[in-house]
Amino acid sequence: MDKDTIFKNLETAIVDGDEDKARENAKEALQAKIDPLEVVEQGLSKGLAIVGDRFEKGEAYLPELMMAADTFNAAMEVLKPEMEAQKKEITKAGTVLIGTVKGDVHDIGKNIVATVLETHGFTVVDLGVDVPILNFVEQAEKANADVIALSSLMTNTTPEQRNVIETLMQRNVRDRYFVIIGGGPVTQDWANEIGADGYGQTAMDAVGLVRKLMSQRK
Ligand code: B12
Repeated sequence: MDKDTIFKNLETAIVDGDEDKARENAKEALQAKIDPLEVVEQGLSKGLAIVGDRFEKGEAYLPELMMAADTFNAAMEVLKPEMEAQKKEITKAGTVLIGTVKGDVHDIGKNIVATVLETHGFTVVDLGVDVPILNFVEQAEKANADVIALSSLMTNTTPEQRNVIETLMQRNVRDRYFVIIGGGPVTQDWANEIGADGYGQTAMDAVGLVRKLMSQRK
C-alpha cells in the first residue's frame, strides 16, 4: 500500500471511529517504514480535524468526538513503541514539565509533544490534564524543570496559560523557567501578549523551540 493510501485510510478510520482499521493501517505504515510522527500528522490528525469541524457545525456530537479520540489512541498504541525506539540521545538535554491547563481535558496533542520531546533526549514530567496553576508552579520547582510547557485546546482555557506566567511572576520565580505554549487556538501573537518564551504549532516545533531555549541557558 502506498503512503497516501495509508494516510487516507487512517483519516477515514478516525472519522468512522473504526479502531481495527486504525490499528491495521498504523501497522502497515510501520511496515512501510514511514516515520510515525508523519503518520500522526498526515493521517490521524487530519481525521480529528474533520470530526472537530463537523462538531463545530453541529453535524457531529460528543460521542463521535469521543470515538474519534479512542480510535486515535488505538493507532497510537501501535505507533508509540516505534516512536520510543527511535530515541537516540542519552545525554540529558533538559527537563520539561508539561500539562494541559485547568478546565481542559484534551491530551492527545500534549501526549504527542511529551513523547516526541522524550525521544529527542529531554526528561519529561507530565502532569496530565486539567492542571491547576499552583501544580505547575510547585511541581516545576520539585522537578527542577528548565521548561514549563502549557497545552490548551479551547479558547476559554488559553487565559490559564497567562495565569501560570503571572503566578510565576508574583512568586518571583519567572526567571527560573522558560515557558512555552501550544494547542489549537494558541498563536505566536498570544505568546507575545502573555510574555511566554515561545509557541509551537506542532510537536516537532516544540523540540526545536526547547532546543533553542536550552542553548541560551548554557
Ligand atoms: C478529540 C477532541 C476531544 C476529545 C478529547 C480526548 C482527549 N483525550 O484529548 C473529547 C471528546 C474528550 C473532547 C471534549 C471536548 N471538546 Co473537544 N475536540 C477534540 C478534537 C476533535 C481533536 C483535538 C485533538 O486531539 N487534535 C489532534 C492533536 C494531535 O492536535 P493538537 O491537540 O492541536 O496538538 C498539536 C499541536 O496543537 C501542538 N501542541 C499541543 N499542545 C502543545 C503544547 C505545547 C507547549 C506546544 C509547543 C505544542 C502543543 O502539538 C500537537 C501535535 O502536533 C478538537 C478539534 C480540533 N480541531 O482540534 C475538538 C475541540 C478542541 N473540542 C472542543 C470542545 C468544545 C469540546 C467540549 C467542550 C465539548 C463538550 N460540549 O463537552 C469538551 C471539552 C471538555 C474539556 N473540559 O476539556 C472545541 C473547542 C472550541 C474552542 N475553540 O474553544 C474543538 C476545537 C472542536 C470544535 N471545532 O468545536 N474533545
